[in-house]
Order: sequence, then C-alpha cells, then structure tokens
Amino acid sequence: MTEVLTGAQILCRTLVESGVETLFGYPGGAIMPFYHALPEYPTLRHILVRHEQAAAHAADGFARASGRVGVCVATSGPGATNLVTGLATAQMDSSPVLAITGQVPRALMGRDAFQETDIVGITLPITKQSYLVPDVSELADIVTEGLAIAQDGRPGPVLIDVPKDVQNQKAAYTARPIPARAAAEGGSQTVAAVRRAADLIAAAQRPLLMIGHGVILSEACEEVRALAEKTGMPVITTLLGISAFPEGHPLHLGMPGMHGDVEVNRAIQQADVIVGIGLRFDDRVTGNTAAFAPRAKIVHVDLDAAEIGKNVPVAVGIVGDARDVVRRLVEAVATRGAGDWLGEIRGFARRRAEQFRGGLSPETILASLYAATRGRCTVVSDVGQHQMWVAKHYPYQRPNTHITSGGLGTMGFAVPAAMGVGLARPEETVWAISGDGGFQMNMAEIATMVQERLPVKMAVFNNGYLGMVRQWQQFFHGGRYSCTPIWSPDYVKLADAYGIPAWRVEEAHELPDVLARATAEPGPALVECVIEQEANVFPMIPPGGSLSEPIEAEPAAHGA
Ligand SMILES: Cc1ncc(C[n+]2csc(CCOP(=O)(O)OP(=O)(O)O)c2C)c(N)n1
Repeated sequence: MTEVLTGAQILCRTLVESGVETLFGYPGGAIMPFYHALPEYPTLRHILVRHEQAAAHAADGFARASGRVGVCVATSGPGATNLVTGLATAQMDSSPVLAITGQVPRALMGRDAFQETDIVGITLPITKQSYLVPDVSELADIVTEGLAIAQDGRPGPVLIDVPKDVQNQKAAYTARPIPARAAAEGGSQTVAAVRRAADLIAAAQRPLLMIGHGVILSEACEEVRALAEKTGMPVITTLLGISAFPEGHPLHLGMPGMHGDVEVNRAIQQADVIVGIGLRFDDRVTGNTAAFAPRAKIVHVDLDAAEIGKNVPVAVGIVGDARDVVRRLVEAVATRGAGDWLGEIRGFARRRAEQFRGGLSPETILASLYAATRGRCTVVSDVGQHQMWVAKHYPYQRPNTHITSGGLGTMGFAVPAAMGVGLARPEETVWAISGDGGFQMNMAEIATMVQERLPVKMAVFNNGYLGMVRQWQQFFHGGRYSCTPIWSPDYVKLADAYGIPAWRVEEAHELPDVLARATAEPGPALVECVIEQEANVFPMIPPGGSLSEPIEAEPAAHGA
C-alpha cells in the first residue's frame, strides 16, 4: 500500500520495517520533525541519554551484544559532533552502528547557519559510509542501504545526515521487503589457500592459533574450538577476542601483547606457524613488528582483504568469513597433537609479577564478581589498568561476554555501552567496570539508567589516579606524576543523589556480600572498590619494544 508520509515518518517507518526497536538519542532543533513523528511508532523505544557520546557508545554496546545494528540519533552541530568519539570507537572495533543526525535546512547549508556543521565531512574517515540525504525521495533507500552497509561484510558505523526540510518533505511511501543479507562465498582461491594453511599446520612443530574479534563477530567460536582440539594448537585470545575461547580450557593460553602474559608472548616468539583469525595484528599485540614472531610463518584469515599483510607479512592470506573459513580448515587439517609444545609453553610461565601492597587486589575483585554472578554476566570494561585486569583475571566461559573499546581505547565507554548491552540482553546481568577517571567521564548516564529503568551494575576501581598513564609516568617518565592524580566525589553519596544503592568496599571479605547484593538489585547499582593507589599492570612490553623484552617488576621508586 502506498501512503503519503513526511520524511520524518518515512525515517521511522523504514527503521521499524528493518527490525529496529531501540534508539539512543537526544533531540534538538534540526531533528525535531523526527522526534515529532516518533510517538506514532510505539515499537521504537527511544532511550534519552545525557550526552550524545553516550548514545553512540550505547548503540555500539547494543550492536556488539546483539549482532544487530545499534542506532543513535542526534541533532545537527554539537549534537552530531558529540557522536564522533562513539563512531570512531565503533569503526575501530568493527561494530555496526547507524547514526542519524539532523541537519540545517538545505537552503541554509553552507552558510554557517545556526548549529550547522559538516558532519558528513567530519565522519568520512571514521565511518564505513556517510550520507547526506539530498531529497525525501531517496530517504528510504538510503536508510535501507545504510543499515545493510553497517552490518554486511566487516561491520562498522554509518551516518545519515537528514536536513530538517527533508524531514518535513512529503513523499509517497510503499513498504518494501528488506533485501536479505549477502552470504559470504569462498571461491577457488579460498580452497587453495585453505589447503596451503592446512599443510603449514601439518608440518608445524610449534603452531599457535591467535584469535580476535572477528571470531566473535562471525560466531565462529565452536569452529575455532574444533580446530584447536583437532590440531592441539594452543590458543591466544587478543583483547577483543577474549571470551571467544573458554578460559581454563587446556589449550587456552591467554592474551598477547603489551600486557600479555610472559608465556604467551614467548610462545609467539618461538612459534613456527601462527594462524591468526579475525584480528589485525595491531601494535598493542605485536610490539615492534620487526621483532614479532621471528620464526613464524603467518596464516591470516580476515573478512577484510585490506587487513591481510597490513601490519605483518603473511605466508598465506585467506579472505573470508571466519566461520566459513575455519569450517573448511577443520575439514582440511589432519588430526594431530602438539603436546610437547604445549608443555614447553607452560614451562615459560613465571610466578605472577603483580603484587598488591594494600587495598583490594583486582584479581580478588574479579574472582568475587564471577562468584557473585555465577558467570551469568556480561562484563563491559572501560580503558586503563582495570581494563587489563578485567581482561586477564575474569574467567570468561561464554562467547561475547567481554566487551571493551579495544582499537580506539575510549575512556568513558563502559557505562553507556553497558546500557546498550543490557537492552540487547535483558535476561543477563551486565556489569560496567571503570576506573575513577573513565567513570567520571560518563557517569551522568546514571540518570539515563534511572529514567529508563536500565539495571546496569557499575564497579569503579578507585586508585586516585589516571592509573595507566601514571604507570607509564612511573616506568618511562622518571616517576613524574604530572596531572594524573584525580579527585573523586563520594560515590556512595553520588549514587544516593540518583536514588540508587551503592557500596564502598575496602576489605576483601566485604566483596562477596556486596557484589551479590548489587547483582540482585532490580535496578542500577554502584560499587566503589578502593584499590592500591600505585598498583601496576604486569608484565608490560614498553611501547615499540619487542615481545621478548617484558618489564616484570617495579622500576626505581618515583619522586622526580
Ligand atoms: C577519552 C580518553 N582520554 C584519554 C585517554 C588516555 N588514557 C588511557 S588510560 C588513561 C587512564 C585511565 O584512568 P582510570 O579511568 O582511572 O583507569 P585506571 O587506569 O586507573 O584503571 C588515560 C587518561 C583515553 N584512553 N581516552
């Protein structure tokens, strides 16, 4: 049936007909026609955030947790520019986000109109695609195409900028079936490359599997496990690959790179074949690429052809969907073991270098959190030292239960992203874990949680510092703690002002009870964990250093 609708109504209708149910946004002048139309589409639930950055992170969290496109909405000018960090975060971590922004009316564009900004130009390098809708007649097609582009192939953010007068323009609208997503097809090149990879694995003495976010995005966790078990290859999970392989599995080694365990990095340096799946060998993983895995032939599987050979030279590149390629690899490889090699790697393990001299140990906090939630929890971490502890010490068992900003390393991500994760997984407990710095960046979203009844649980690891930067100052800047001590409000009182329960924990024995009570709360809850002020994350590869040269102990005392 054909109807005459406004652009704003067409926007809403297309979203509804594409299966969108949740929007995160903030209104303003140039997007008012859209907000005027929104109540006519009650299946679209709009979450009013307190800052547009949070809308983008929440849409990103929703997308990562659901595998569907997360949608955020903002007005022109400052509303649109506030989305930028969230879109760049989504771009770096391949998360399918659709941003809809209002724009000044077409007649005012290019005239520095009130709240005009060239958001398409600004976001071109940090989106898969940015559109300016030139006329209402193109609006529905652009929205449909934008949603498809966000999730097809390697996922990522898309921005659609809609001038206010286009939102008010009328046009005939006919509901159309949404085109099915194209399935990845492996051609004959893939077949040959899989064969070569299987031969390399068969001949290897010291093979390793390194898996990244692509394994989670393509839902290839079971296939990867089958590959590991059929070949005995030990498995390394990058920061964004964490939870793609169960912690505690006999073949699981841990995280590589800057804060990777010594045995993991040594295994990389000794390996003769590395099969990397759905990761991009970024500098936090490789350290100095010239010294990375000097003995290894690298097989690289990635959906994005541009990733193959971008950071490290590869012996075999396979472009394709991880699940599809790994299935083929499982068929192609012969059953084998790598028992001696695994034993050798276990022998590399050192006594843990992290020692805590007071306050709660992050390891204890994370073990208590796992116990309190009985593992039925998705953990969303922020950026800094706590992020590394959350990556290393929480025993992830189920795929995609660890969500963090890996590529951009965006402080302030955890709290708003956790709102999106919670909406995507209403049955699951969601814990946002932040440092005292990152938490203060987006803690205004507690109001969103209260207003929208989003039961996010928040933990703040309070060390009184911008801890990760302080650690670098201690190690590499002579201990001069320039601008890293950070004052915090009284978090319990803060929570009280929002009307949510909160606890401040200083002793380990308090943790089980507090974390269980917070988890059981029907609404949002906050737990401040007071940790040692100058605790460090060990081991650490110095920036630009080789994986073979970890720092494993405190440098000389600070005081410069
Ligand atoms: C938006 C943003 N600004 C600055 C940084 C640089 N940075 C990385 S870690 C860090 C310190 C984080 O401190 P906190 O949130 O207290 O966490 P901690 O390291 O103490 O666990 C900073 C400032 C960043 N990653 N993101």
